[in-house]
Parts: sequence; structure tokens; C-alpha cells
Amino acid sequence: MKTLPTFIFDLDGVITNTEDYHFDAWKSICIKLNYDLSPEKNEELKGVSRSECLEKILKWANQSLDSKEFKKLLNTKNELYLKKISNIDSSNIIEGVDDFIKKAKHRNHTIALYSSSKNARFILRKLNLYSYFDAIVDGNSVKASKPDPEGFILASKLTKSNPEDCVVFEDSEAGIIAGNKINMTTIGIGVSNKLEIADKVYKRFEEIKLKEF
Ligand code: B16
Ligand code: MG
Repeated sequence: MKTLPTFIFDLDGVITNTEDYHFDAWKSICIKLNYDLSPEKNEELKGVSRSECLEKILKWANQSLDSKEFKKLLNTKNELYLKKISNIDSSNIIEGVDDFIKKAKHRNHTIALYSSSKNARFILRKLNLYSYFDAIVDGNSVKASKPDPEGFILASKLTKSNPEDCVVFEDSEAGIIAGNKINMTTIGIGVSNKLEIADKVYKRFEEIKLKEF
């Protein structure tokens, strides 16, 4: 009998549209650095940890900061982001994903989350989805963020699943690269052409049939 795969969901950009808030917060930081952050460059920040995002931005802006200034900007970015998400609730869930998670749970799939965000647990609670997850891996649980597969390996261990029996749902190139590295099945969610490296790409969850897994 075929093993029922474990589903590992990303958070920002897959379960909720907080990616727009990350983008807005980084844009404000970039103004301070005299750098214009384009939507194309922002694609490269998706799934990447907060400090690695700032490292990338500084490189693109051809600038450097001492560690005190670096930490200060990271804090400012997070404060701006937290302000933007302070009022989120279940109405901020991306259409179709909650239904998909509930049906998958009913069908006895094990459900995990791997988000690079240190705010992931807080957001899941605000969205009223926390209790659906059998395991949660976030930015506080890993040393190396996506595209390193560390978080996906941890999610597979916590759910006692083989990586080959896991299906990853991701909106970021970094997340798809990470899942592909350890032979998880990767499903890109969205319209970015950077997702073409995934095993399959869907625009939205309504297009995905549970039966195919
Ligand atoms: P934080 P995901 C990622 O979450 C976001 O895609 C990325 O834009 C963000 O920089 C990263 O989390 C860190 O987030 O600053 O809240 O710790 O897509 O992996 O769920
Ligand atoms: Mg994401």
C-alpha cells in the first residue's frame, strides 16, 4: 500500500499573504539605505531569514554596516512588520488553503509547517490554524534557513516521515531548492517563473486534488 505523504506547508505566501507586509517593511528599510527594492529582487528574499535578507540587500545596495547598525535595522524591520500584522485574523488566510489543510487532516495526512519566520507561531495562532499542525519548524528552530534543507529535515524527523514521503508546498525559489535537495516532492504555489524548478506548480490550492497524493 502507498504511504500517505506528510504535507509540509510554508507560511508566508502559502497560508497567508504576509509576503506583501515583509516587502513593504523591507522597502521602508531600503529607503533609509537609498536603495530601491524592486518586486523582482524581492522574490529573492522570499523564504530567506531576516538577517540573510538584510545581508542580500546590503550587497545589492553596495553598502556595509557595523554589527550594531545591522542589528538596529533588523529590529526596525521587525517592528514595522509586527505593526502591519497586528490585526491579522482568519480573514487573512489565502483562499482555499484552510479547506485543503482541513480535508488533508480528515484524510489522515500528517501536517507540518516549515517557515523561515521567527514570527510563524504567533501568526498561526492569529489565523486560528495552530491546532492543525502535528509539527512546527520556524526561524527559531534552525541555524541555516532556506535554501538549506535543515528545516525540512527537522520537520520530517519530528513527524517520523522519510523525506521522500513528504510533499512541500512553497511560494519561494529558496524553499523549492531546499525541498528538491532532499528529494521531497515540491509543489510551487503562485505565478512566479522562479517556481518552474518545482515538481508541479499551481496558482492556488483550489486547483489541487487531494486524490493525486
Ligand atoms: P521574520 P516563509 C519567510 O517566511 C518569508 O518568506 C521571508 O520573506 C522572511 O524574511 C522570513 O520568513 C523571515 O521572517 O522576519 O518574520 O523572521 O515564507 O518561510 O514562511
Ligand atoms: Mg513563503
